[in-house]
Amino acid sequence: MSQPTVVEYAVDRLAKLGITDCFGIPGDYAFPFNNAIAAHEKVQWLGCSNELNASYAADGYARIRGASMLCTTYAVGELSALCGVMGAKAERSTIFHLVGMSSMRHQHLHKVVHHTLGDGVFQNFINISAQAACVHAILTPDNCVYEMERVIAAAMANRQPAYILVAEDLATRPITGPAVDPYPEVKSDADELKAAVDAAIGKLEAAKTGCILPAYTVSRFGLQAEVTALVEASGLPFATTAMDKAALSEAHPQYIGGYAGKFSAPNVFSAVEESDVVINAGGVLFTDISTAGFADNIDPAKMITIGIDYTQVDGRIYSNVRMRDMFVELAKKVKKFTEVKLQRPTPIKRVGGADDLITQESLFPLYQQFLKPNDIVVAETGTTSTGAGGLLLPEGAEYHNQTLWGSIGWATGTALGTAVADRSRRTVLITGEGSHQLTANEIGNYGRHGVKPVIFVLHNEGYAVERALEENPDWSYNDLAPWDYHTLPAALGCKDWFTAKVRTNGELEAAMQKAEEADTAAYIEIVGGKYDYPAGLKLVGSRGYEMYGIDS
Ligand SMILES: Cc1ncc(C[n+]2csc(CCOP(=O)(O)OP(=O)(O)O)c2C)c(N)n1
Ligand SMILES: [Mg+2]
Repeated sequence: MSQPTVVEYAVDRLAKLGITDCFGIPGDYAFPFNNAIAAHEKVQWLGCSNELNASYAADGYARIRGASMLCTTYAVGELSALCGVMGAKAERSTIFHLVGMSSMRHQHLHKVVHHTLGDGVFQNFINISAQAACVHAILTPDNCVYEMERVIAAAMANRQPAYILVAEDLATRPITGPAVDPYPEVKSDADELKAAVDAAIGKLEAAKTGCILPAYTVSRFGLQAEVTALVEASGLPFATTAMDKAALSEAHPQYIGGYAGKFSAPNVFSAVEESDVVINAGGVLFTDISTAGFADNIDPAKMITIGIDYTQVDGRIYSNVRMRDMFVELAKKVKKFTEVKLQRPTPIKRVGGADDLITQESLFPLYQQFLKPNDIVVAETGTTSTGAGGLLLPEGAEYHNQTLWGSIGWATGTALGTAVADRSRRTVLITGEGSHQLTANEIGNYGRHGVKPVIFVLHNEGYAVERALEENPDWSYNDLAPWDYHTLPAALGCKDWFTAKVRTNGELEAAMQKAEEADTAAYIEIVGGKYDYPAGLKLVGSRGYEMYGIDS
């Protein structure tokens, strides 16, 4: 059999990770990659409306499947994808970003070609894209085999993007380098691991009460079973910050609710801040947004921090310790805590009558009632992510938000990726209309690629979250063009979708019922109040520093 070409090899190697779809936009420099993907028997080319949307879709796909493929063309394509790929780096989502560039012949001759600055320089953009990845490689026929192993190992160990570039003339040459074995998974240092486990167990033995904070990384690294085993072996309650929401199933009897420092429910506050020991399972990031403006105050001395590749106990760092090994070892050795209280969170209560206009207070209980086990909820930054923090999700339901990177438009692109990644589960996209305007053209591709999400778009005449954070809610920059949102699916080619525009609680409930029964995707435009903000909103964001007198 003849040797595969560089691009054929690279695509096939990524397909072996279980990636069966590639999001992107073609371009002449990337044709070799485009062709290798379209021709691969196990990989589908999923065209998107622009590269930013494609990068968000790839993020969503990777959050469900563990890794994804994104393909863009030199400079113009890859730079358009940058915000999404950088967001994936921030939030740990493993995107393999494949880019085609001008031929080495042109590069050696410093030809002035399209998608460049006209300076004959070809390196201008490579370092920019590489910054959005944790590892990158420029493939050649000779290095392709081992470089693919190197980038895969690094990307999977960090769950961050990899940037893979190839010149168009080398892309279609047969590989020449020797075969190499896949790199083994990164292992813990045995001595450090033992010392870290002993220290953590010593601390747990001395404690009477405790709590576990599972991090977003538990979901990104697919370690839900390992951490659930630790939760169950210890008998400890667990809580999550906004960024970590639903890292483990919220239907678990030991889940006690969301943690936001002093704004947490009293039982959660007490379990996290007043118990003897806290297991930070996966490296929770105590960000401004996820702590309601740094309202958290956990004594570092009682924290056992299990990061991706290190553990910290009593100020001492145990390095080169993988978190999976820590979870497994602690689950085997931890004592059963008997003096802890397990008080489940109460689901948010319905308010408002059927004929009343929809408000922030009436909206979220209706979402909660609508959600089913195993749903994948993709929630946008804005009033949505603030209010959605209070949802109590059913068994196995996942929740995805870009809490750290916070780039609006993300959710509309990402939900395409989650829906494609698992067509057996329902993706529920919840977004504000301002965010939706950034990436709404992707709706056409939801229809084209045959996925059936349920989409809720809150139409509240502007950037409500920003109005809420400003002293003057009427700055003109928070206004928007008044789109007729519920007509978008039909205009974008999704003629058979169920669509509705609702103003009252009763209308929303009826539309939800129809969406549930429909055999198609659904798109529901919810008319909300221009100055109606969720209660928790005033607690977050940059203004929070002033409110609490905390110096930033
Ligand atoms: C790419 C990007 N641009 C701007 C912002 C600033 N920003 C944060 S939230 C927001 C408004 C969101 O409005 P909308 O989606 O309508 O949600 P609402 O709060 O009205 O429900 C803006 C502009 C951002 N986070 N990301
Ligand atoms: Mg809005």
